Amino acid sequence: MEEISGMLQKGRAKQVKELVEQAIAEGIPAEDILNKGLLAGMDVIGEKFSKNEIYVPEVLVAARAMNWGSEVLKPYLADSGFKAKGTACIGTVKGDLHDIGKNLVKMMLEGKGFEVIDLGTDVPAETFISTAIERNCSVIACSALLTTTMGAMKDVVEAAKSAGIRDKVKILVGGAPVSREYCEAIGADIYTSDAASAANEAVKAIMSLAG
Ligand code: B1M
Repeated sequence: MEEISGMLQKGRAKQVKELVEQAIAEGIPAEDILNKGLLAGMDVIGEKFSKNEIYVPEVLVAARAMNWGSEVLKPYLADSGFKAKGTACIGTVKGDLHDIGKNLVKMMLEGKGFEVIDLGTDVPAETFISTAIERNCSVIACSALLTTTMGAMKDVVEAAKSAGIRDKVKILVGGAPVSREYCEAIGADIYTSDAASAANEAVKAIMSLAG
């Protein structure tokens, strides 16, 4: 796990991918590889970034290595017996380019059987809503990593109201600066602090929509 974390910090995507494959072959649980290897490495990157010990280019290559590693884990993390029926659209809100947490949530939702439409990053509220209408989504999932962009989640809630679909969709919010209190304050439905719980809560939520 230390090697995975170390290679991730150096941005060595190919080595990270190979080490994750090796760890899987050795029978190490995918959750442990994610938490103790990949996310542990990202934590160190986050700390160094906030102290100005490293800069955007180093963070970008580490993020790429994180994404390569988590792609390998996808079938193992996503392999839950339960299969929900429903469509979700997911994106990082307008002005925000962080996508690692969003990609993890997407992976977990797919694991629960959702068809997931990935809108990417920097997604305007109108795009969430038009996609939800056109593709009949029961879940809209919004991620935000910046205190300056989390306000865009309120725009999504308001746009859902204006479009008359508020009672047909469950709006999930998450990301480091977001909290349960904030979720309640903006009138979203569900806040979770991690990707796996987001998928579990989404399943419960669509069951309640189905009545
Ligand atoms: Co940025 N960045 N960044 N960054 N970056 C943070 C977020 C920051 C905390 C770093 C710091 O200063 N300490 C800080 C934000 C401060 C703030 O607003 N409070 C920051 C800043 C300031 C910036 C820039 C402004 C820097 C600059 O240019 N001067 C800039 C903004 C660009 C923009 O978005 N417009 C910027 C840029 C970048 C990179 C592009 C270099 C890169 C992103 C690359 C990418 O994503 N492809 C980057 C990164 C990687 C980070 C840190 C280091 C790591 C974030 C991450 O991916 N973590 C981050 C520091 C940190 O978080 N410690 C930082 C791993 C990921 C798995 O965690 O996304 O939190 P996270 O997801 C978690 C949970 O939050 C949750 O599930 C996951 C765990 O299971 N979750 C959800 C997430 N979304 C969810 C949705 C849900 C439910 C749960 O339901 C829908």
